[in-house]
Amino acid sequence: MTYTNILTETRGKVGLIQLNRPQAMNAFNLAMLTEVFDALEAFDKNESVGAIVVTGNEKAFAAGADIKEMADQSYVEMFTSGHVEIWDRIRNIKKPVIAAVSGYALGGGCEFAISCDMIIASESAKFGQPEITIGVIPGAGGTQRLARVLGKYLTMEMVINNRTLSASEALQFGLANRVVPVEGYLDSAIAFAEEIASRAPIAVRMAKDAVNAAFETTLTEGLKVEKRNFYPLFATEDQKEGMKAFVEKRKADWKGK
Ligand code: DAK
Repeated sequence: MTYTNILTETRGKVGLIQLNRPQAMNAFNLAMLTEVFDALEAFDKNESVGAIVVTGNEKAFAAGADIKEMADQSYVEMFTSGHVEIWDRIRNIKKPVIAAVSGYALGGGCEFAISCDMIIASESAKFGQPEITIGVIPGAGGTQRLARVLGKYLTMEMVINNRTLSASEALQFGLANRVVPVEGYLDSAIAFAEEIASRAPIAVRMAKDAVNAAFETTLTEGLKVEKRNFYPLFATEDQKEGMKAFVEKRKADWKGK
């Protein structure tokens, strides 16, 4: 598929999506948003891909939704634009998605990053929800996802008073898996993703699904999801191979079956 607002490639078992509107700090217009989700879904279906990395450039992961595109939209136009439905498609991606964030991750950019499964931040990463400064509030999950990670008070400050988080604060507060130097940040994220992509594919999917259930359900229901995902793994060839390889003191050869 040909894209005009993003670049895509595969590196080994990693599918890479690079937001490519540098002239607009990678702000998500509807066209880029649509392309990103189409590319995510294509990599999700591609059997040779085990993990997906989404990145921007060193200066900006993404500075939010495109304010110039939104500025004159009416309520009805926003409501019927399909924006909400598109953003929500991230929840259907089964493979791990890693955000490689350098520079600004603001508004919808921050919301996109925190919708991913893991975040590798460069030292220049800056997370924030500045929507309040333009008279609105987060619309792609920021109020909910940030609160689940950061708790009430810091989320309130970010959403109501435009508090931003540096990379080291993001790491400290659990909003990033690791912070790496700006130079080579993408290579670090791809290496991180490659490690994940080298693991037993079905178990990885089951694990992602089970962890995500923790944010949706009670402990009792969540534990049921974990069991529901645990037992079927004993019907996979990879479980037999993984345990046999352990006993035989060798590296497992995963088949994804
Ligand atoms: N939209 C459009 N253009 C943007 C942009 C944005 N979000 N951010 C930056 N740009 C453009 C600038 O206008 C400028 O373009 P020209 O004027 O040169 O044509 C170019 O990118 C470079 O930006 P600056 O000159 O401002 O660069 P600086 O280094 O001085 O500042 C900055 C960088 C990132 C701090 C600054 O550009 C900035 O504050 N940007 C806006 C950040 C922001 O407010 N973000 C929140 C946007 S609202 C929805 C779901 C989600 C959303 C909406 C709907 N639904 C489910 C319906 C999300 C909303 C948002 O994200």
